[in-house]
Amino acid sequence: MKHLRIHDQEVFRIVEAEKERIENTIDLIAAENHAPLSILEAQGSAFNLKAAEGYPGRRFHAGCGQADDLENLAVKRGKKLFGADHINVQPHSGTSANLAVYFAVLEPGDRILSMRLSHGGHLSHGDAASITSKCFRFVHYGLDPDTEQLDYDAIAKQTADFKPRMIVAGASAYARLIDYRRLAGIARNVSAYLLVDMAHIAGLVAAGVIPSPVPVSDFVTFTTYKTLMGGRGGVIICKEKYRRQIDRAVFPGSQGTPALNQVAAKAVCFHLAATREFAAVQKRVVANAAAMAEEFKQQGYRLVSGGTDNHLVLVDLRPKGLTGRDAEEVLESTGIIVNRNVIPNDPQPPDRASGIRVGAAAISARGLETSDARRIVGLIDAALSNAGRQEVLKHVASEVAVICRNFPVYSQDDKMMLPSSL
Ligand code: DSN
Repeated sequence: MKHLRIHDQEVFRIVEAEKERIENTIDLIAAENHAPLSILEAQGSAFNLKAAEGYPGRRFHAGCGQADDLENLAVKRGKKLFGADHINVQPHSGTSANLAVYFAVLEPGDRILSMRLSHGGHLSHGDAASITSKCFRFVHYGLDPDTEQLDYDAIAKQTADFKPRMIVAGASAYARLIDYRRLAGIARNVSAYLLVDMAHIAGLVAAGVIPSPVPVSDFVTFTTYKTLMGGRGGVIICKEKYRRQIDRAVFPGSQGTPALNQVAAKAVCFHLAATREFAAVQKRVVANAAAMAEEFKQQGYRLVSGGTDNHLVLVDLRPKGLTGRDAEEVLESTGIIVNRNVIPNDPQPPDRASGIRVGAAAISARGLETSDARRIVGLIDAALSNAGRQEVLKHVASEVAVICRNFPVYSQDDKMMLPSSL
């Protein structure tokens, strides 16, 4: 940061403050993680500025020799990591990846069946507020009211009635495994495509900790910065027969030049995600989330779906008389970072919400084990049960500070090293 410090003190100070915040708070946002600094270096590298419209060997700009080497390497590594027929590493984000898939094989106005945002889905799966819903006709499936899990019979019935051209699976706040094979069968019955958006769980899939949607899906999209521990950016995997349509839908269909700095970070991310150390982190993510779920239940909290199979738990705060927003604010005052989240059939509006979503990815990257995860839930409970009592909140904050000191995000003696656990 030595040049930034000289050219722009104001931005430099804000960046430094953010680094301090990351080191000194416990990140439980299920969509976040800590990336190895090698990935951030790649993302801030010389590739930031290169114009390289097109694909390796077929660019619309000169000087793309290294760009081609880089993209070919990212593609090779990504295909191997996920056992993919074809992979496109150019999407700028998960939403742009999803948009490209829709436009690759559908016509505007076509029918798509996807999970409702308020039951755990994602904006780009056709929520009314998203541009995706202006382009295609979405109908949503939800969770079974009793189990709060996907009801595949109900999805099959909806599919038979609605006859979508595509089914979208995947979620941003669903704590259970998804039966991709079952969904593929349901889609096949009406000749619909199956798109699985595995953004949240891509790291768990890469490590083989939970089942992969790749073998049974037509398309799989994901981002690299959540459980996968990479930088920001999106990726599309598809069956070989859709290669041309997908590539054309990304460029020139919906993007111009790729962000090659992101492509560099994706290449490093795929490389690290193939290591034993990465797999160990991902196993810890699932173990830590399960430990947190158990501890929440022991402390009297209600969990949506009753538990977790992946990296997150969704906590219903109604029995505690708190909204998600209140909880988010109290916890942030102690250095614990979560996000408020609607629960299925939430009586509160989304900006208040009745729940919090708690993810175990970032604490696992820091090296925390299940006993630490349980301790964090104890601190959450102490803060939420004593929201107005400053002395208790101060005590929780001091405990949080101890945990952060004991588990530095980046190795203390050499800031260019990987996060402590990789
Ligand atoms: N998809 C959003 C989330 O799950 O919070 C962030 O990328």
